[in-house]
Amino acid sequence: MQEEPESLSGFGPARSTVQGTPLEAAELRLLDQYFSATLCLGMIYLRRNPLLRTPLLPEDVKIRLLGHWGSDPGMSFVYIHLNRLIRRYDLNMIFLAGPGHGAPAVLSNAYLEGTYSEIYAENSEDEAGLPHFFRQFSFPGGIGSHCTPETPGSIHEGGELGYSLSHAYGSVLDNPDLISAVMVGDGEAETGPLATAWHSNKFLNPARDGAVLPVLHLNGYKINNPTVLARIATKSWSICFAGMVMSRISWRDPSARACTRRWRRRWSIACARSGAFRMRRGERRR
Ligand SMILES: Cc1ncc(C[n+]2csc(CCOP(=O)(O)OP(=O)(O)O)c2C)c(N)n1
Ligand SMILES: [Mg+2]
Repeated sequence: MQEEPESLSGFGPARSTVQGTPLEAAELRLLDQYFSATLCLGMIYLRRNPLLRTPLLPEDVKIRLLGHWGSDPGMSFVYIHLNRLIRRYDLNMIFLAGPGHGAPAVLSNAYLEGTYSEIYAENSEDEAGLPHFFRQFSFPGGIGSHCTPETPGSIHEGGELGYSLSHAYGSVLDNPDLISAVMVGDGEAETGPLATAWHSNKFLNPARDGAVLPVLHLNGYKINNPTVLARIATKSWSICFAGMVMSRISWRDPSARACTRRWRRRWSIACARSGAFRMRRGERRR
């Protein structure tokens, strides 16, 4: 392990606290391709010509854009890594998108894994369905720009920021096999309800309830304004989280292929700490 830098910033040099290459080459390649296939940009910008079969024209682009890009890459990155863990360890896990405006990430992953087309057949996974899928996003007569109730697998709308953690904790009460992974935006974290909800871990009974795996998306901004958590020293908010009885595992630069390797280990550690593996092995305290 390398020593943690004083500050974890989106603007500094990339760094890792995990050494070696814990992810096998084939798995790494698949995850990298899966991440590269993410459709968020097309959903936000394009009304047609999704595969760019012909040179891009102004008419291909939506006239009024209403989608947030900022949350999407990080959310997709987390989603695909959780999928890998679900498959490998046969986990019973759901994903909550705190910044509901990051819906393109949730929708695009539901589409890529086939769930979306199962429910909404007109969005088939082929050249006939893809233009429909792109066009309908945040478009008149289409679907909303947030994780609406119609979004497959979503139990949290996220339009009014602040409640993702509370919903995640609520979902695991008396639900011992469930792990709720919840992505909290750093802007969302500045809302009163979210700032309080970190303390919900005190209400979980490991004998009776499931586990919550909170992921703070420290992308530096709330839309285009700087966030507090991203502008203070890592040490400061680490102490703050430690005081709330949470341990921190951090990473950065989701675009880097190398980061995918490091994630394998970090996710495993995070899930193990959240009780996820213990639950599946039936070693839960009764
Ligand atoms: C309670 C509440 N206040 C304000 C807003 C307006 N709003 C929408 S997105 C956003 C920024 C959220 O920041 P973050 O969670 O970091 O998401 P990111 O901008 O990184 O995608 C704000 C303030 C809202 N949706 N809900
Ligand atoms: Mg943010």
